[in-house]
Amino acid sequence: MKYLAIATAAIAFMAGPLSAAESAAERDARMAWWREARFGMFVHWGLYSGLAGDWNGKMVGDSGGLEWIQQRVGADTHTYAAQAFPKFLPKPDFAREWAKLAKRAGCQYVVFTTKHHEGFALHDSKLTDYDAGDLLNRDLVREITDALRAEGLRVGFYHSVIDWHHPQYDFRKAKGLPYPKDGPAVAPTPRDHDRYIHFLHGQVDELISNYGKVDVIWWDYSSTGFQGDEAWRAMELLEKVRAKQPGVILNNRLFRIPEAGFNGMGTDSVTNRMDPKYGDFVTPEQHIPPTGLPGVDWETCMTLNTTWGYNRHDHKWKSDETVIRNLVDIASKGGNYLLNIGPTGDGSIPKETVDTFSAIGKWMAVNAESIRGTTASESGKPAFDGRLTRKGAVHYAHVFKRPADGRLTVPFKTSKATLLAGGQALKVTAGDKQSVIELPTELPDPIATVIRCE
Ligand code: JFZ
Repeated sequence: MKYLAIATAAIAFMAGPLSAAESAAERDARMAWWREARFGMFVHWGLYSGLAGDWNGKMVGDSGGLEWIQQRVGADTHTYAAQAFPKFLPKPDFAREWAKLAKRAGCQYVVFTTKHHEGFALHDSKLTDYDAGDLLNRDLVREITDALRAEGLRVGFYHSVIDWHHPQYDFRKAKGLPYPKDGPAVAPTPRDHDRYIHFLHGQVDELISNYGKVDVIWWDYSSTGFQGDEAWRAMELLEKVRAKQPGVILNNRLFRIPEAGFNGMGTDSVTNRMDPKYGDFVTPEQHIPPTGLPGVDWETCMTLNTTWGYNRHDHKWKSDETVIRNLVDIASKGGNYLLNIGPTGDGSIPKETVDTFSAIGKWMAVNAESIRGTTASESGKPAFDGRLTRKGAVHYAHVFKRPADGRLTVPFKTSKATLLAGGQALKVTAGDKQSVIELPTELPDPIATVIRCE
């Protein structure tokens, strides 16, 4: 046994890091659940959630990302924490509400902030006292992770590599990345960024060692002026993560270079070229690539109003129609939709958010088979107002608006068309390259009616 173990270790060592040894087929197998899922929930929750968009009792703004409130008001970490701490009061069982809502909406996975730029860790970290373990005597990462698994959901950790609290994080080196204010309380100068990197790797090790299987890690983020090995010793970090979590799926935000799928700085600068050694998927933010990103795995992340972290002043909620059609649009282009919720300081989910996720759930209860496990439609946008997805020989036509004459022309041959809601058969005239489906006078779903075509 002992010799066998030594020999195995020697072979593994000679083969180099696990990541390099992965074949295309192994990668496909690892990515399979994520590609099938098509829909996940994003959660931004931290000390900023309790502040709810207010500072010194006044509104900071009614739009934009208020998880950046510390930066918006220019507070050092000590001043920030003194005001935010007392307002961060997670109620018992908050995580069950998140998990149940995600499940009901038809999400297959949830990615939540283990630490955002503010630096406050939601797990019980041995490496800092700026964490839920020290503040609340709770491990919020465990509570959330347990609740998600109880609903059969996959677990994703968002982790900010930017850190506004750690005294050695060198914001002067971090060109192009945000920083609120240097403060005397925790900021001796000069800073030794290597010590911050050591801390970052240490906290990530806690997260990948103590919570069982981690399905996704969602790093955030790098600039063209500060990224990769220089900023985070990124390759070493990725190797450590892949060694302990061989099945994990990683985004590419430890980098900001063309090889990792970026053209430049903007969040719309992701490309359809990406070497998997830098990550598994690219992350268009707040927008949907007009024609998808053929050749790479991609996930659009989006807010429901205009902020990621809770802001009680932000009322610019997207309609149910917008988010359901976004989900359809993204699936028709072969991507995933990671739709954000920003719970309040006690972990409650705003009513508008519950309503919209419930509406998605109602739609998914009938139509999930036209989203989950589908691939992009190779014919692109159809001639009618709607979208197409496909699962092997089956095509799904998502009709947003009924053509005036009730005749839906689809760009493929089909002889059997049924309404996914209810299963009613529709009259079809099949042609070689296109077919015409007769729609009922009234579409059952004014947002997106799905027709299953065999
Ligand atoms: C980042 C975070 O700063 C933000 O708070 C949120 O978590 C979001 C999902 O990710 O947002 C970014 C990241 C990169 C850029 C802009 C916003 N960028 O490079 O322009």
